Amino acid sequence: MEGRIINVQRDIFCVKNKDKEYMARLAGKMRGEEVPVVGDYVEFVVDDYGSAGIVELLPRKSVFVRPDRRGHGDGYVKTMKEQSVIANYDYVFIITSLNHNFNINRIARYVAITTAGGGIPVVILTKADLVEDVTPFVEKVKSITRGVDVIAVSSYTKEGLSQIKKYFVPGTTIAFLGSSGAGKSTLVNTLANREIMHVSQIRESDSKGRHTTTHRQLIELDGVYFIDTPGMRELGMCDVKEAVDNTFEDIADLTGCCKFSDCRHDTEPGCAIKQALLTGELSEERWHMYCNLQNESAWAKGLKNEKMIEISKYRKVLNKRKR
Ligand SMILES: Nc1nc2c(ncn2[C@@H]2O[C@H](COP(=O)(O)OP(=O)(O)OP(=O)(O)O)[C@@H](O)[C@H]2O)c(=O)[nH]1
Ligand SMILES: [Mg+2]
Repeated sequence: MEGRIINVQRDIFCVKNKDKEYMARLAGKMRGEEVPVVGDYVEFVVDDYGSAGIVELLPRKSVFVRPDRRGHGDGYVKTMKEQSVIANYDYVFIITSLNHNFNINRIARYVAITTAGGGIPVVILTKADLVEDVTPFVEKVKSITRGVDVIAVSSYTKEGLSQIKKYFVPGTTIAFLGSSGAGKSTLVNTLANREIMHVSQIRESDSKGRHTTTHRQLIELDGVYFIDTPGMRELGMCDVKEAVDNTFEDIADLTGCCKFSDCRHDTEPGCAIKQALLTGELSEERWHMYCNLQNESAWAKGLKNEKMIEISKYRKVLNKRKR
């Protein structure tokens, strides 16, 4: 039977097939294979006693991946594994609230990782009721992540909700990612018009959340699939060079216009980047953000081990399907 993973609690996978849910474990043949995550489609079998076992992970159309540094102090990391967070999403709603949580670097990072994973990022600025005018925030995000849709909403006043409804086409999967306390679960509840997910107050002093949601959960509302996730503390990057180049396409194009192909954009003559910075065509802020993300990505590449190759197998399947 084919089913979709709707939540995972330790080694128990809740798999949904039509309207029925099964609590399944991984079959022995899955040992050493990529572990399914919420949103994955799997092949599973149910024995005569009603026990369900997952026997195959089906090809993913998208996967959001972050570095897995569990068990390592940062200074001691010699190898870096990748951890799949969610799979088969069409869109990632990057949820950032309009209080202390607003951080343009973090948004750019989520955009790059979402794109690298094969989905479309949409930036959702929540708690619009907390600011007098959302326009400067929306414009700021747009100026950095060109081409990405940015929408300000409030679950309290319902402002902006009509603008996100265009994404709610039946069959679509939308994942909510962002820091704890950003209002992900509140938005799920507001869209559902009832309390599906538990919500709790943030700390007033610094707007930090209390990590209320503790597991990823796939929820179906009128044929649209939403994945609510626990707030991420810090989002590291894997090797996502190509996605950073896509996110900052104009900068990547500019680097190709320098006189020397190995230009370090430092003292070389004929440097297109320096020229663009001088004319103001390229802002210092975007250039630094691009450099930081590329450096971090290159650093991650230097640390990767075979596990990453394993996962790239799924990416290849994805690329083939796209063509
Ligand atoms: N002012 C305002 N507060 C909001 C809004 N949406 C959510 N909140 C509040 O923000 C707090 C955190 O909301 P949650 O929905 O639990 O946040 P979360 O992103 O799910 O947090 P985690 O589950 O910890 O990742 C709660 O006190 C909500 O009432 C909003 O639109 N405006
Ligand atoms: Mg939550």
